[in-house]
Amino acid sequence: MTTPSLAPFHAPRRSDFASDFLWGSATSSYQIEGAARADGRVESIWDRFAATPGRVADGASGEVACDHYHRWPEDFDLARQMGTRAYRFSIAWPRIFGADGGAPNEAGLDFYSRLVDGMLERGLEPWATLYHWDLPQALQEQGGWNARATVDAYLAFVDAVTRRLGDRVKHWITHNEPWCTAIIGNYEGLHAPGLTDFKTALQVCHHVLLSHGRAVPVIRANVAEARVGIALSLHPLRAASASAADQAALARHDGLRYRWFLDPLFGRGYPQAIVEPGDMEAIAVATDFLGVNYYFPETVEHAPGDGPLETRVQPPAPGTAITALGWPVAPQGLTELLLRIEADYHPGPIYITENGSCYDDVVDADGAIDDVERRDYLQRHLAALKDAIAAGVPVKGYFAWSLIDNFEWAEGYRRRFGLVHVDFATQQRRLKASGRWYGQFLAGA
Ligand code: IFM
Repeated sequence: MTTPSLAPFHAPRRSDFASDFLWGSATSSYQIEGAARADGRVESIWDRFAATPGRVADGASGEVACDHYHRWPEDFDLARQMGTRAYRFSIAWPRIFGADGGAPNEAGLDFYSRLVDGMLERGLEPWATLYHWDLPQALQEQGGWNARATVDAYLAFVDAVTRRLGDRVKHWITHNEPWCTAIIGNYEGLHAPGLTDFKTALQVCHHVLLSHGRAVPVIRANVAEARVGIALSLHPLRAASASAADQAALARHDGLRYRWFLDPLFGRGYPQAIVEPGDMEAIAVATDFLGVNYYFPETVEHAPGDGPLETRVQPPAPGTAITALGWPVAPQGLTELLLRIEADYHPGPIYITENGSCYDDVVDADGAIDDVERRDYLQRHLAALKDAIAAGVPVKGYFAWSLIDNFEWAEGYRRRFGLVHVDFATQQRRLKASGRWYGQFLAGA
């Protein structure tokens, strides 16, 4: 096990959490659905990006993925078998609309309607994410999120989806990880649409946040008793040293990575804002919960000449426990992050909308996957979550990332996060030891 720097801990028990604490797992459309051309789905920016040589490891794409589009009953059976009671999924915009703003695609809406019925039949509460990165390519060609008109296109999409599903889906997440949409996709160029312009990335960020704020009243108008939030990817941040340069680098990094999102969402505007009148009020609309996606902390150093902020996130120190993606395993970072968010913003109910780990799984001769590292990661993070709750942070639920192995964006299929193993050649699903443990934990007192 690659956990050399981790302290001993007490494995958490379900009874350590409130009896109404929500336990779930999470996925996203492009990462699992496949069926890229079924029932009128149009091209997304991820189809285009994956088809561009050199963009995704091994030339992989989400064209088939886990074929969840056809195999969802089996996947939901596994989620149910584990004892989860909630399931977070996302809705592929390209299944509902292209760019023409005409009528929504009924076949796409029907698919999600069947999916929601399938969840409810198995006692899984649906938590729908409206944007998990698969923008229709035709909209990208009109400027994508850099164009203000995309906000209106998004609202039409949100309106169509919430009208159709709002009788059964009460929990809505407007956006997953706007940081990734804006910065990784438009400045770092590592995600679709693969642009590398900082100004564009900031404009994209503003339009994504604006679309969130303007979507909330649309959702509430269409869905009785709607509970609406946004899911942010957040890290606890530390300076690499006590030097003035590293402390200043930390403040800059913090400004972009944390406050650029949370400050406007909680009514404090951007550090320096040049936006249209009313935008900031729209973004700061009151929501019902904050979704926090936590994976690891970042240690920041001053890096002259490195990007617009001249900051760099240090690689983990030698001896640090890391996952197969090189991400530090730092459960206490979850406690630290939650305490900070609560102290800074008092956001109300918080849900951990993603948390999980990537390891190289081995299927043994009997078909078993003894992923002890992932199980250990899960246990440690639930223990850290328990600590945050004990310290007064109002966390009300946890969604493990991910229910099943899937298309891990630019890493293709070589990186696995699932509690359920997927053999991508045969599409066979197998519960891993981590998934089995999650089930035993949920079944326990
Ligand atoms: O797979 C992703 C997911 O789509 C968004 N959050 C992080 C996960 C792991 O990288």
